[in-house]
Amino acid sequence: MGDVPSAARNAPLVLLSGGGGGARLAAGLSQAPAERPLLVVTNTGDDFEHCGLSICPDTDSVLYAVSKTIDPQRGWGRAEESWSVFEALKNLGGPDWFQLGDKDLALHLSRSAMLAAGEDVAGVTTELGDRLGVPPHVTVVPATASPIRTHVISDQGKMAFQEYFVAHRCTPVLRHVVYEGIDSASPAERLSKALDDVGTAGTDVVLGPSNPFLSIAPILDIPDMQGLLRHAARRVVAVSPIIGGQALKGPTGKIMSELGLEVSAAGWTHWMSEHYPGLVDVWVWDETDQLAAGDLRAEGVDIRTTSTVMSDPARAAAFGDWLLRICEVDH
Ligand code: FO1
Repeated sequence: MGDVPSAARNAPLVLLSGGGGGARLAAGLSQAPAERPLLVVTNTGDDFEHCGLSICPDTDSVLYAVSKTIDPQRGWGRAEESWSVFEALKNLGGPDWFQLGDKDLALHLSRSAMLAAGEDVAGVTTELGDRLGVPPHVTVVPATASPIRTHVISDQGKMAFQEYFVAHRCTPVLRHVVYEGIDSASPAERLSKALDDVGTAGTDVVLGPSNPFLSIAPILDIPDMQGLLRHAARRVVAVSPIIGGQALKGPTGKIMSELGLEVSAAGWTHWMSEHYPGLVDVWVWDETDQLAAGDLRAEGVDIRTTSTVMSDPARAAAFGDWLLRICEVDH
């Protein structure tokens, strides 16, 4: 196993991220000792307008996680938050189903003002990241500048993502997910340019431990996105969001069973392989599922196992370092 040329080692590692798991891995990779430039591509299907503000939850979770300003318990929003405006808003009869902290609101106000002034969402995201303290070797890019809105088709009808996720707390039975606007979307220019810049040396792409239906698909299903990533990637590595037959947080396991899938790392691997044939080179499962990997390995599937539970920043950095090392070795 030789070492990769330094050009590939210095090319930014590309992480596709949604939800809390993706944000934690973004933080882990950005704090890994083997510091490598990192380009985090964030899901925009959860974005929505609320009280006249542009809310971008999966982008904000990464901005906060990487700048170490995230609330670690919630996995979204700011640490040391206060809720004065939210309380005053409720007393004025405003919506109370979506909690907006005072510091978090400042970010939504800044972003909304910059977007209204005509700045593009990628530039606004970089500017906000700089102000929050995102380290210079990390770039956070929303997957597309075109509006995509994830909707859930459930036994209680069709509903917007945040209505399903927050207002209904993921209780409706999911039948189908649609990403409205995705057919006319295109990958973010800043991402296309960064991948063009890596040239023939190529780079590495990691699909974070995010919900495949609600976080990864709204990125990969953007026209030309798979081709763009596959062309630039020496290796595509996907991290299972299912550990020991369940998701650590969020509705991934519930949705898999509602879709009739086996709720396991193997079930996730099968679904991803069917929907994105030839995309993933290396599958990363948690060591809890080590024994279950035998069958697929016997079929030639490259499954690696390690401790993928990022229960604190040190474990996230250790996992990030482990990922960087398997990306840096040629096979
Ligand atoms: N999730 C909740 O369960 N309840 C909330 O009130 C809530 C508010 C919120 C505000 C800003 C933000 O960036 C995220 C927020 N989230 C909330 C989480 C959000 O719904 C999810 O992070 C993503 O949309 C799915 O990962």
